[in-house]
Amino acid sequence: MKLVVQIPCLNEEQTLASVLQDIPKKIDGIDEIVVVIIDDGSTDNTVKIAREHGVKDFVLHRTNMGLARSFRDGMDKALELGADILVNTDGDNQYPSEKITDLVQPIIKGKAEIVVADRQTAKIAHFSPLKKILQRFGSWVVNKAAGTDLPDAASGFRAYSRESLYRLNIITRFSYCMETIIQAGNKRLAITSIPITTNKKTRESRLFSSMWQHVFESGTAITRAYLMYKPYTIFLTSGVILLILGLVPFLRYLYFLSINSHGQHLQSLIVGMILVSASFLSFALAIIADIIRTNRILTEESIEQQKRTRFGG
Ligand SMILES: Nc1nc2c(ncn2[C@@H]2O[C@H](COP(=O)(O)OP(=O)(O)O)[C@@H](O)[C@H]2O)c(=O)[nH]1
Ligand SMILES: [Mg+2]
Repeated sequence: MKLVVQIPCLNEEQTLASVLQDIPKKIDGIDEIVVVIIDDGSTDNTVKIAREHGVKDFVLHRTNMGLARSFRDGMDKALELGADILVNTDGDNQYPSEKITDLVQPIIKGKAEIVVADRQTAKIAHFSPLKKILQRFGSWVVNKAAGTDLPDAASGFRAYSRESLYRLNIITRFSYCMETIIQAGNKRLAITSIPITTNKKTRESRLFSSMWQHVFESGTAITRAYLMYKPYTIFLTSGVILLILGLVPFLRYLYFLSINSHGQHLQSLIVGMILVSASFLSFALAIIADIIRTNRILTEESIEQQKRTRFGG
């Protein structure tokens, strides 16, 4: 079995060496371990330091293309290198590289396609109480959308089986972490989680300048993923609610019309008609979204086949 460990990096010269040093050199059940650095337009010595530490495989972006795109290119690179397992970790030494040994076990044993490291955020000292609550809420929403039961959906320290790389498609620019879980859940890929303790914080997050930006970006990504996989849940629910809300004033109007036919209570008629029309619109959207969804499934199957032809397997 071949393991590829990928590290997406944007100016990580300070911390990359520690990350690389702690990556296990040997793991039972794994024949070969290859490290890939995805350099996303770093302007510091990230690539030089990686070379000095024996890294031979790189994905190089001339300019900054963002983490989701980098992750996608990393997936292709891993498939190209013939990886049976892909582990993603960060260049800021947030995650304990030595834990890769535990992270890949469920995949080696054939028990899971994806393993997510649970940072046990409740125990992280530098996370504020609000951040902890938001993290739990975010994970809860993702689990709802994915039909999974993962304690830490935002963790980037993960292992993916080759099979899951064929089946996952990264679409959004942000929060690919959430997106991959929702996709994997809906595609019924087995996902599991192992607890880890994160290393000491080395610097502030570069992906998110504030917690609220994180909440906003994650919220958008989750909503989009939800619309992609469960469009009828959203549109049918809003359709039914609007219909009930619209029928109340509408029936009220009809009632008054039946006891005194002088065309009064027109406001009820107008409000009722607007709400009922909105509900029909919502039902129509549910049908359209479902047709588009069917189409997307076919497209995804064809992409999967293309990947299998291109990379073998
Ligand atoms: N490819 C790529 N990686 C990035 C970018 N921004 C941050 N990273 C990397 O993504 C990982 C996580 O970034 P970090 O700033 O620690 O965000 P955190 O996950 O919120 O702590 C690190 O390895 C960074 O080097 C980017 O624009 N592109
Ligand atoms: Mg970090």
